[in-house]
Amino acid sequence: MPPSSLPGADGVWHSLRLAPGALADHTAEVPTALAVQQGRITWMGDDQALPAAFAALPRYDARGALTTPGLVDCHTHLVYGGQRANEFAMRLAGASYEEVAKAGGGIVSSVLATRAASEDALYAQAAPRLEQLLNDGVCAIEIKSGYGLSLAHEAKQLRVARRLGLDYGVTVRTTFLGAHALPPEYAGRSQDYIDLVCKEMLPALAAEGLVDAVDVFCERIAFSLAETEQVFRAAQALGLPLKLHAEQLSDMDGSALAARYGALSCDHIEHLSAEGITAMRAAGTVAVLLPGAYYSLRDTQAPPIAALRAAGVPMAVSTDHNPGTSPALSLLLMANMACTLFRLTVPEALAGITCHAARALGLQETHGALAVGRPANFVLWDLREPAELVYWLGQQPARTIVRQGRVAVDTLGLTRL
Ligand code: DI6
Ligand code: FE
Repeated sequence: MPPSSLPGADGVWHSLRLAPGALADHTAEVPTALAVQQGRITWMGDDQALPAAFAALPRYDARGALTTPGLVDCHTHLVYGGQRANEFAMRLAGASYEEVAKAGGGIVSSVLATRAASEDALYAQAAPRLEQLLNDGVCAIEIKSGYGLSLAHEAKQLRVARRLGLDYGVTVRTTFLGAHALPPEYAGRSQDYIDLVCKEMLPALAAEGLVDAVDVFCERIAFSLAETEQVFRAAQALGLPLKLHAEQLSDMDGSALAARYGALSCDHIEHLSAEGITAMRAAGTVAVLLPGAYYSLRDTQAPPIAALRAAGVPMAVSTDHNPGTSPALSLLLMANMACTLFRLTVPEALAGITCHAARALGLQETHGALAVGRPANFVLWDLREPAELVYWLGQQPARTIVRQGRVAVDTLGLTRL
């Protein structure tokens, strides 16, 4: 439903049971009520201590529902044409991701399907996927380009991402990933393509307001460290924040480079070195863990969680939703897999899909935690304890979702007091 036709969440929300870590500022007293006015949180406090100024607002009874900030999915490739179930079958028969790519599958096959699709067709394919993610309580999501690989087709993908954000009333951060793969027409001319990305595509897309951040796939089957740095320089010249697909299949030293450029995040990082961790810590770069890709590729090298934890590098968890390596449509399932496959603790996984994910998008002042002055994004869950958020496999336990100040879902049957 378009956000303008959803009921507003303005009012006082009573009898909330905030999950640990839900607050941006830790207070001695955990609030049990909050006020929403004009889509923003304007007060948080005790149920019994509502200031007179809010007395005239409508009141809702959450009946003790476990409450968290809206979830943040900080790494997705949500907009693309087609799907690649055939590659799943090829990999099951023994082919590696790299072999599939070399055989004409992989990212390039999604590029051909994306180029062939109209903007409306891409929108129609992406919208149900977005709806799935939103039903888990997602209130902010990153959507990358990278399946167009020409100015017109990258613009088409990014415009679809923007439209989805407006139509669904969800915060969408767009990331330009023009340096995702070499398009077929540039075979053997990698440098020419990187020049096109830096000198034509990026400036034009940024001028259209379609780019919130810039990402590169730095990998032996994609772009080199030197090519990555060229894209970083071009992005920096335009004042755009950086992210990196780093050390997924091999250690390319991409993370240290990204950290030197002050990147928001390094993502995947299965093969991250100790030097990379040190550089990320010094730069405040977030480590984005993508267990869906690790799982789908049947990878065996997990990211260096213990060392990241010891260094105090913030760890986010995301779906990496994409048709090749992570056709995942549940952020809660990814949080579960981050615990089971990567050994995150429950509090780490919850921080990974809220406050640290917000930081990976540069949204830490507005999303991923509750505070007065922020847009109202929160979720009431039909769960007794916070650990259940990561315990169930495939449940959708969100009962009431307040997204951008509107009640996007309410199956709790909120009673108005
Ligand atoms: N790393 C990934 O996991 C995805 N992109 C990337 O750079 C995979 C994209 C695909 O296979 O379509
Ligand atoms: Fe990715």
